[in-house]
Amino acid sequence: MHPLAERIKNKDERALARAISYVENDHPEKLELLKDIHSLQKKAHYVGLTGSPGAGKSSLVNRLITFLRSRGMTIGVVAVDPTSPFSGGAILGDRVRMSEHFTDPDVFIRSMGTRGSLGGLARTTKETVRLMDAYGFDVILIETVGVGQSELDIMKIADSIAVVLNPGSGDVVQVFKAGIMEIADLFIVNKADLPGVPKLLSEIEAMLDLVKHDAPYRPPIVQTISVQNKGLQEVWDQLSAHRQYLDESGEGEERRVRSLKQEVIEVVHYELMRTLLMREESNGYSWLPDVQKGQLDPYSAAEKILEDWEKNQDRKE
Ligand SMILES: Nc1nc2c(ncn2[C@@H]2O[C@H](COP(=O)(O)OP(=O)(O)OP(=O)(O)O)[C@@H](O)[C@H]2O)c(=O)[nH]1
Ligand SMILES: [Mg+2]
Repeated sequence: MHPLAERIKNKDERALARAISYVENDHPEKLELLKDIHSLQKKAHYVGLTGSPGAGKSSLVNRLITFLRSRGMTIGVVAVDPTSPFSGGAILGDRVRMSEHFTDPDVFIRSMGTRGSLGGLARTTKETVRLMDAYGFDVILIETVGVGQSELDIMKIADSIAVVLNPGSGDVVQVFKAGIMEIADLFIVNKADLPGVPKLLSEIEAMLDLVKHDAPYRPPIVQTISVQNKGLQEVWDQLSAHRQYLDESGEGEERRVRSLKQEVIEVVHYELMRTLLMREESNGYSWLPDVQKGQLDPYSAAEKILEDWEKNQDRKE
C-alpha cells in the first residue's frame, strides 16, 4: 500500500492534505495512491450545495458543520471556486468564515482553485472527495457556485444536491437555465428573513411542476436563515430522508454505478490524452507546418495521429 494511503487509513490529517496536493499537482504517484484508497472508502454521505454567488452557501456550510459536530458527526468540506485563483477573495472569505473550525480535528476544509490543472476542476474535486471518504468522514459537503458545465459535473458525484436560493433575487430562472433544476434533490430558501419568500416558494413549485412532474422524488423546499441558525435541523432531516430514499428505491445504487462508470471513462480519457499529447509534444508537432501551409487539413492530421497511435499500440503487443 502507498505510504500515504496507509497514513490516511490511520486518520493522519497531514497525509490527507498531502494526498490532495498530489491530486491537484498531478503527482506521478497519484494513480497508485487513488488505487490504494479505493477500498478504504466507507461511503460518506456526499452533499452538494450549489447556488448563485452570495446565496449563503458558505454560511450554511459553516453552520451545518457546527450542527453536525454537535451530533457527533465528522465532516469534510470541499469549497470549489472556479473563478478566483488560490489567492482570490472568495476563498479567503470562506477561510475566515470557516476559521472557527480550523482547530477541530474532526473537520477538514479544503478550497479548490482551478490552478490550471490539466484535467480540470471537476476531476480533481471528485478525487479529493474520494480521498476524504477514504479518511472516514461521515459527511462530505461540496460547495460550488452553480454556473458552468464543470460545476454541474462536480455536483454529479454528490448523493444529495441542495440548491440554495434567495428571495427577491430572480435566481429561479437562472437555476432553470443552467440545468440545475433537473439535478436538485432539495431546495434551500436561504435569507428567509428577507422579503419575497412566498413569491419564491411559488416560483420553485411552478418550476418543479414543469421539470419534476413525473419524477419519483419531488425535491422538498426548506427555509433557512443561516445567520440565525434557523432551519438547519430541517435541512439535515431532509438530506437524511433523501439518502434513505436513495437506499430504499435502488436509485442510490443506480447513481453509484453511473458515477463509477463515468469515473473509469474519465481516467482513461485523461490518461490517453496525457500520453498522446506528450508524444506529440516530443515529436515537435510534426504535422503542424503542413497544416499551416494548407497542405494538410486538421481532420486528416488528427486522423493520422490516431492511426499512428494505433500502429504504435499494435507493435507493443
Ligand atoms: N440576511 C441574511 N444574510 C445572509 C444569510 N445567510 C448568509 N447571509 C449573508 O450573505 C452574504 C454571502 O454569504 P456567503 O455564505 O459568503 O455566500 P456564498 O454563497 O458562499 O457566496 P460565494 O461563495 O461568494 O458564492 C454574507 O454577507 C452573509 O452574511 C441569511 O440567512 N440572511
Ligand atoms: Mg462561498
